[in-house]
Amino acid sequence: MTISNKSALELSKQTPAKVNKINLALPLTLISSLLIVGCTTDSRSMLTSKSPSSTAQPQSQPQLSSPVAYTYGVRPFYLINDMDEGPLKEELQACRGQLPSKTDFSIAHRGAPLQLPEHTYDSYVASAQMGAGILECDVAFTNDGELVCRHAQNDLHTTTNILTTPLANQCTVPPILDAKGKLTNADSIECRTSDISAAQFKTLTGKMDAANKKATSISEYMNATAPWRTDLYSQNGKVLTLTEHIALARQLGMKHTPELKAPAVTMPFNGYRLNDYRQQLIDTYKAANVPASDVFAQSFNIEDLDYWIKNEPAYGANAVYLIDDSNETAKDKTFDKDDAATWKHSLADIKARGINTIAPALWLLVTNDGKGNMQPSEYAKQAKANGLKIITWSIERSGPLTDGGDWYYSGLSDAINNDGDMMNYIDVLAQDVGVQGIFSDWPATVSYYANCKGLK
Ligand SMILES: [Ca+2]
Ligand SMILES: [Ca+2]
Repeated sequence: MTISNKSALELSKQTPAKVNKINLALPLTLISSLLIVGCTTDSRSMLTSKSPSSTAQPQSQPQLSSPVAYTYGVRPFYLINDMDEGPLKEELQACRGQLPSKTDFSIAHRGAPLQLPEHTYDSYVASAQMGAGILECDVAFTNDGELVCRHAQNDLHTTTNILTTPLANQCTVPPILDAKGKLTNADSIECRTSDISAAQFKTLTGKMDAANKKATSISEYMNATAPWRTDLYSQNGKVLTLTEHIALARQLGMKHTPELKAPAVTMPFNGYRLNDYRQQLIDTYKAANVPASDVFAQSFNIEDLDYWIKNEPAYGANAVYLIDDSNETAKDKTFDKDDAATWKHSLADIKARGINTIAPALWLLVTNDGKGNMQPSEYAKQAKANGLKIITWSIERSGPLTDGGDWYYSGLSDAINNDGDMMNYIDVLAQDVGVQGIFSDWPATVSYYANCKGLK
């Protein structure tokens, strides 16, 4: 696949008409924001049937003057040193002099959120520097119909500083302080992108995704980053609209993987239908002249895939169906990666719908042979047998693995008991399952492996 070399700068030059549109849209945005104060979700004003990105002010995006300087940093070497002895460790050690480079096998999961706040400018740039070839934007919408990058429509309270700003009052469930100033509802605070306008969204600062749901103050609520992560790189926290994300990915020479996140509001939302949302995602890439071959649209909702396959076949052919036990468990069953009777759809049915690529969570693809060895699960075997391409998510999201890892390592505690085992997991996924890419929260780990093995 080729990457269009049209720069973001060129794109920003090409539409003088858009400037007028922005000016026209501003008063409406202000009216919209004024209407929100004190209103319930249902009565909120929302502009609909408008082209993507017409309301946000043009951003002064920092320009990268030179090509990305690729680096592995120290972490892959730390992990390899920690590996159990064996041929894979020797092979990866022998690559220690390799030059870092970009590979599409390494997919940036929300940027590089192991250490840099997810879906922020700095996190995206770091993921490019670590060799990720494809950049993710989880897509949500604002109350004026702009698409923005957030992991969920309702995570502003855990991923941004919104609670320290006046916008907290616009939240679906704002923080409540008692007469003494004590926070009384930490467990129920909820702030949605659809509570605010795009212009308001752009005033927020991204932070590491965390919240103390038992906190009795806002600062205690926000200061909850896991000890194995860090707040060291959270000082800027620049958040992006999807349009800005696309321009940045292009600047960084990366391909695109937007995920359409399920709305947290009832649809239609003030006239904005689910199909409008599905179409707007694709239209945003078309407006930016990104070829469909460089866009891997994802969703957990199989009907989103159905929509794209039917209405936008070029994008639909590349679309990725995300799978875990939450959306692919048969009724009244518990998902078992080795028992087809527990799966909602057969892999043959998924393929027959026109879906070409699936992205099951890591642990769905790998099973334990009972002797502490990892091998492809029945789910992985059937996906391959039905001609489905497979990518998977997400490495480097789990913290230290000495206790066998978390949900992402379900059923594999016999085989995983130190951080270096992560490389064996990647190896089984790449060589035995045959995945074509791995999402990670720290792309250097996957990039190092892929470059060492010659995976493009
Ligand atoms: Ca995602
Ligand atoms: Ca081990």
